[in-house]
Amino acid sequence: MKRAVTIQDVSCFGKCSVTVALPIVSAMGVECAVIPTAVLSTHTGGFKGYTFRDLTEDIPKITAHWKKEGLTFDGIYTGYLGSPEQAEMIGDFMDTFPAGLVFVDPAMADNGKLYAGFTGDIVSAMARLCARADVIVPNLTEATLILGEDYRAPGTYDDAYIRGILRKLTDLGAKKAAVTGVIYDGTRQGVVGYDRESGRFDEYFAENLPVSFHGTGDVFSAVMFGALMRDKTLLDAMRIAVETTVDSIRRTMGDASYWYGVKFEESIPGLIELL
Ligand code: PXL
Repeated sequence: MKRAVTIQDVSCFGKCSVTVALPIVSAMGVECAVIPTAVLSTHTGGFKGYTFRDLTEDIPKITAHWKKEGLTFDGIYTGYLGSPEQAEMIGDFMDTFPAGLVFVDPAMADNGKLYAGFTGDIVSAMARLCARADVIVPNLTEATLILGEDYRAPGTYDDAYIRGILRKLTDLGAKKAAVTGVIYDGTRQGVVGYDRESGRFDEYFAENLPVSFHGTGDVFSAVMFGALMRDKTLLDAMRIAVETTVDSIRRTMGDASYWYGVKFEESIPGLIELL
């Protein structure tokens, strides 16, 4: 069994980041350790008055202890950061623990805007992390922020635009990139991937459901990371991640009590069948 570590926040309530990544990656048959970047009482998408404890100081200490223990990791999966300074420390972690798969989700923005609490300096921090990754999975908002370009709304761009974005993202250093939340015509939504070394583009689209749920990006990333750790190709990992994310959205639609996250737990048995 492979061993991974995920580096992202603990949102104690709200189904995102670590509370999504750990169950999904474990269910996919990959051991998953965690370094929390911050502890929040809830995620920042819709709750008011959440607590936020920044754990920046803990990252070098955890790195040093793990180094002494001689731990090793086959994969590193980074997500939401507690501060821009953490990018440097996580870079040191990557140097200390060389892993076969470095997977970076620059979780910082969606729908054309940074998440509540972030300022512009998170963008260059995430760009630095993306530059060292084997695989990055920005949504289109994050991709345009990293490239310093204007955000383009769904339906206002074409396939050539997305391919250009992917080439420019990998020019910054990542070996492979997959841009999520691509919507050309409103009926379908999906992911377009690019492998710089082979020059190959891949895409996987599904029905564009007329809803938006918090945490779906984290479900997508966790599944995509787990699938790559299980040696799936980029295209297969994209397909499994899109199908699982869409399934979890379908299971949540219509239940107004679930405004804060999706019922990804119900999708886990089907996910395992896709592996
Ligand atoms: O889903 C990404 C995410 C992770 N962590 C926290 C968030 C968000 C999105 O808003 O607020 C704390």
